[in-house]
This record gives sequence, structure tokens and C-alpha cells, in this order.
Amino acid sequence: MDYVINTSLVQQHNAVLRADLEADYAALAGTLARRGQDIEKLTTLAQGFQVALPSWGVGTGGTRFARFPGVGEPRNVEEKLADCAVINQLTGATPLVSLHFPWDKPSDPKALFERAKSLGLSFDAVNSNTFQDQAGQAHTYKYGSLTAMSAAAREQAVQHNIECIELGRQLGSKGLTVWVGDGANFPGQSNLRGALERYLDSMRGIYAALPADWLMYIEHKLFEPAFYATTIADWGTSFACAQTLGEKAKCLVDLGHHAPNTNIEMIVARLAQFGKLGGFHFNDSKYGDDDLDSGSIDPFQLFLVFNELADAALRDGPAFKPAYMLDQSHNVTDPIESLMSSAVEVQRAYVQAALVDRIALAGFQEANDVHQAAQTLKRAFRTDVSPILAMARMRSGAAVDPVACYRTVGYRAQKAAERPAKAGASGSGIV
Ligand SMILES: [Mn+2]
Repeated sequence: MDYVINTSLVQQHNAVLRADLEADYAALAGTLARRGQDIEKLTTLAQGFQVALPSWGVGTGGTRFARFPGVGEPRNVEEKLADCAVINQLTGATPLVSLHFPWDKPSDPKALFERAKSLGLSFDAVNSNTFQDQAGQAHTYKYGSLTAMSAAAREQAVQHNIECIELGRQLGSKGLTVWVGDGANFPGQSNLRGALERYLDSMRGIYAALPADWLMYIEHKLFEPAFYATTIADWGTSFACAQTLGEKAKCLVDLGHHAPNTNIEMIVARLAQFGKLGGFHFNDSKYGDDDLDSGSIDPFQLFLVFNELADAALRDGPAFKPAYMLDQSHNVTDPIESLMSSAVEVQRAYVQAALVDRIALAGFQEANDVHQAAQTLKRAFRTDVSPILAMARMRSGAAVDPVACYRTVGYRAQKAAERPAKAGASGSGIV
């Protein structure tokens, strides 16, 4: 395997922090033992956690006002993979990468597959892009893609998705995520029911091209770029479409794609109950689709989402396996640092949710002991599981402190020298 960071540097970093970590770990083990919880089981759980990286997240993102590029940004999909490999090497939690076409379209899919494999990476769901026009494209998506009035534009969008499936198949992917920004900016612009009928008709064409062992993830988003009526605006529409299309169609929950104060964990519970929870795009937000780092604004919400996932896993068993992916835009931080911290925050919520005493919780719910039921969740959320996460990393050969290690080895400075900026090459986006 090709390690991007010299493994001896990671070991040196860990050696410095090892004694402190072991002391913190032993203290937490004692606390958890008094609660009847085995820290070793939690550490094993943490070691098994995986969340996919978005290829578009390793370049600096931007807003609709401006993009302020960082130094040493990846300029092509191979360089994006190298950055993803760093994140995985130091966190031990991100061996999967989600590609976005045509941004990441490889000239030689087999070579890209082999390159990823040599870096210890494989490919999660691939993403299609019909929310912008590509150079030389025959039909514009200005007025929609899968829902466009133009049959030729719709067909072009369907064919692009089918091409994504074919590329993904060659890369070992097992899923296609479809997000369309289609909708209307003004009342009267579009017949609301007609647009959804066209969407379903287009999606049937894509669904028919899915290999037997693939899933199609339908991603909803409340608004933007359509500001009046987005065709797939909410989980209800997404659910209805997934039900209509068939078994292989599932719903994808992007945390930022909801109105402020929406009870996202309840959406998660509903979709899980009816077998349509396909996966997640994790991020955080304050106002809208901010695409901020996971857990940076509302870590309690992230915990409550994982609390529902833990409940669903207990009810549904091993068959319940939603796909975990990050979807963030890093505008003012080093994207590698943000993605490492975000992977750790999602993993933290996963482990905290495993701390919930579900038997006690069920008892408090049964007895209508509202206060203690709420406190049962709070107690798990308040537990600082950092030593568990750090120990899981050390045992997996990753870094005790990923960001500190990353800064020590000087990866960004090295890339700044090796990767002179190339205008428009980043392929970063907000999706
Ligand atoms: Mn998303």
C-alpha cells in the first residue's frame, strides 16, 4: 500500500501522545465501568466506523459571491484521491470516496480504480451533475434537467446519469446519488404536478439502468437554486418518489437541506421505519444549506440523528446499513483539516449514541418519566468519548491527533510547491 504520509512520522506523533492518551483512556474506562459499559466494545465499534469523503470537498469551496482558493489544492481526481488518502491515513475512518461526474470523470476508470486501491481507498456512491451546463453540451439545463419542458434536455440528463452508473460500475461503486436543483423561481413558472411527473418519468429511465446490486439515492433539498418551488424539496416528496420507483430507490438525507429547526432525527426515524433510509450527507448549518463542518454548529442534533440510527439498527438488525457520506464546502479552512475533524465528529456521535442506556430509556418512556428520559440522552451526549476515538485511531495505525499530526508533517506546504494553481480546476461545489 502507498502511504501518502510517511508512517514513521505518524508513529512518532503517536509515541509523544501515547502516555497521556492511555491515562485518559483508563480514567474513562473506569467511569464507563461504573455505568456498566465496556470501553473496549466501544473502541472496537469506533474502529469499525466509516464515513465517505466527498471528492469535491478537498478543494476550497465558495459561496455564490466568491471563492478564495487555498494553496496546494488538488487539480484533478488523482490529486483529490491523494488528499483523501491523507485524511483516511490520519483518521482511520474514511476509506471511501464519493466521486462527482463530470468533475471527476476519469480518462481510464480501471487505472483510477487501481490508484485508489493502492492508496487504501474505494468508491462509494457516485454523483451525477445536471445542475450546471458543461462545455459543448447540446441542451441547456437553465430551465431544468430531469424535469425540463424540453424532451431533449430531459433525455440528455437521463443519459448523463446512465453514463455515471457505467463509470461507477467500472470503479466498484454500488450507488448513484441524484440531486437536481430543478424547480421554479416564480409562481406560475412551472406546473408543480407536471414537473414531478416529468421527474418520475426521467428517473424511471435511470432506474432501469441500475445494476441489480446498486441503490439509487434520491437527495431532497428545500431550496436553492430554485427559490420558489423545488421539485424534490422535502423528505415526503423524496419518499413518494422512492416508493414509486422501486426497491432500489432510497432517500438520502443531507442535514443542511432542511428549513431551520426542522426535526431531522424524526425524518430519519420515519424513513428508517418504512425501509427507505438510504444514507446521509453530513454537514452542519446555522441558516440554510451552509455546508459547514459536521458538528460545528449543533452537535446535539448530530447525536440525536445517530440515536435514531442506533435504535433502527437494534430493531432492523444487520440489514440496516445506511450510507454515511460527508458533504461540506470549506471556504475559509484547510479542507483536509475540516474533513478530518468532521469525520471525527460524526464518529463521535456514533459512539455517543452507543452509550445511550436503551433499557433505562424505554423504562422512563413507559413510566412517562419525561425528565429522566431526556436526561438519559443528555448523559450519553455529555460523555467525552475523545479518548475512545483517539485510542481507536492509534490501534488502527492512524494519528492520535489527526490535525496536529497533519500540521507537523507539512503536507500542505509540500503540495503548495508541487501543485501550482490552475484556474477553474478544482471542481469544488456545493451540492
Ligand atoms: Mn448533499
